[in-house]
Amino acid sequence: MAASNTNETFVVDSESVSYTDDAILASYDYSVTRVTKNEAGKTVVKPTTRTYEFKTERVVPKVGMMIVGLGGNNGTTVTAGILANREGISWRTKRGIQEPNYYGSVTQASTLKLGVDANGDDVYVPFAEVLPMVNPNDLAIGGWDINNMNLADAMDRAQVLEYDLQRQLYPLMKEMVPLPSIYFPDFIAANQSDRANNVLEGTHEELVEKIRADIREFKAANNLDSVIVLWSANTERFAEIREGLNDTKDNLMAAIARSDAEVSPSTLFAVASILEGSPYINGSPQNTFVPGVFELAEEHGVHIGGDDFKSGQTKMKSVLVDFLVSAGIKPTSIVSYNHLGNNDGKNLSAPKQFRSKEISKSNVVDDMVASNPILYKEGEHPDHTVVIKYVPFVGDSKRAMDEYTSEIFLGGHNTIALHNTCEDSLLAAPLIIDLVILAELLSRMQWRIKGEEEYKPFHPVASVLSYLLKAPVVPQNTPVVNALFKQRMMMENLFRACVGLPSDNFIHLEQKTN
Ligand code: NAI
Ligand code: DG6
Repeated sequence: MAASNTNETFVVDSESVSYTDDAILASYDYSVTRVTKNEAGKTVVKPTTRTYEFKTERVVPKVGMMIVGLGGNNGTTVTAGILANREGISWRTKRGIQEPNYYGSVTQASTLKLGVDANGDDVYVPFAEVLPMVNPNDLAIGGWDINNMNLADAMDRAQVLEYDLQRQLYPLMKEMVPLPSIYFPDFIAANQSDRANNVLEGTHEELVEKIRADIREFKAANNLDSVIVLWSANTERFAEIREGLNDTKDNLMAAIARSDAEVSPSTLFAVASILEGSPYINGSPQNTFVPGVFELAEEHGVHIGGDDFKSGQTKMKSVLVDFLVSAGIKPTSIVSYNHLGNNDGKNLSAPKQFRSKEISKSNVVDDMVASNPILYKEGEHPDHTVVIKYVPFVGDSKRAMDEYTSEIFLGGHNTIALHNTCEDSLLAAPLIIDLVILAELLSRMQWRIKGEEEYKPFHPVASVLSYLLKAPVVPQNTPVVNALFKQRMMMENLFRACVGLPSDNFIHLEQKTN
């Protein structure tokens, strides 16, 4: 029976699922194949099955999204996009009238196969309907920026959106002004200093307390059930990871108490957010999640997700290399050039900030390479180079050029060259929406093994968000998956399981056996 205050559009008729007023309860047989070596050194493969029970709260709460870096290109573009959709604003372009949409958002603009109909034809539903999810139009929006420009002028500064859309959004955004933020000049490029006119003063502890108060006030002012905090501010340099500094939660809190200069603004935001019980997402590449933050998130049971939005070039890479390696073709050299002229590009023109981005863009094929010992000997890896250049003229319209050279049959070489031109923020904004919606959903999902009394929340390190992120953070000692379709299936099949549906196995046995 469907509760009246959810947005469900279908009901699953199965013994493995039941509905209460508040929750969807589903039972799921999870099969894994364990591989070991026996005493004779022979590989032994043993399929095992465990029954999980999932509980997903059905009532969609009122949710707020607080963005760090709200006045930046991503912050203003995602705000503008949500307002345009919410208000139904269409605008004139040289091609005609453009309607608002959520293209590029996996939750809002992609579908998921529900099953087959009586004719054997596939039936799809919008991804957003598989479980009760927040509608992005209903998100309350707020956040911080070290620059005090109102969001209407900041949208104009970003030069991302068409003039006629900006013109209509201007009155809706001009009263939106970012809250003052934490600015430690050492963490972002020196070329950003002229933006820093909206900054908080105080000890690290006072700064954390102020951010916590901001989250509470935003929640109260908008009558929200929960707030998700997301970093879309400038890329920071990496922080040192050091014993006694940030290697444990206690050491991190002590470092904050003594205002240690090696604690980054983003780590202070993450700490504040976790202490407020608000999930925290890192959309940039820096190592915000030092070991002490992981420990804090685990202690408080608050979800964290990151790192670095996976928008264009890397998304393509995590498809193409997966295809090549799984086709038995051996990529030997991957060279990725970018040039862009927005403020992100300006910040990344400084060596330490570039280095953060280089790291997150470089490790994205590791799992695919490791999956094929026929092609790659132990420790072997393709040459992989990442170049980013700041070219002001192109603005937000990033150019990404990639050359993939692979070894093919009998020592032949195959070179693929790609050229992609796209407004970077139009790719990132839908990812922000997905990350917020999925992080919120995750906080309403619980699990237990059949026979156990208590349901538990999912692990605080939200690896299920990997699809949207270049360098996914995962729970300690668990593998990172970069291949895009594996990431999507992980997310899709988990959600299917939570509503009592089997994983999509693509066997299509009914077509082969009739
Ligand atoms: P942007 O430079 O336009 O915006 C960043 C904003 O953060 C600026 O308004 C700046 O004033 C503000 N800021 C800097 N330090 C701050 C702090 N400590 N607290 C609050 N605000 C602060 O950059 P954009 O294009 O919006 O990108 C944001 C981040 O997202 C960058 O780190 C970028 O590398 C990352 N990213 C962007 C992708 C894209 O496709 N656009 C994809 C992947 C990651
Ligand atoms: C320069 O590469 C700017 C970066 O912020 C990227 O645009 C961003 O990290 C997106 O990268 P990708 O590889 O996902 O397109």
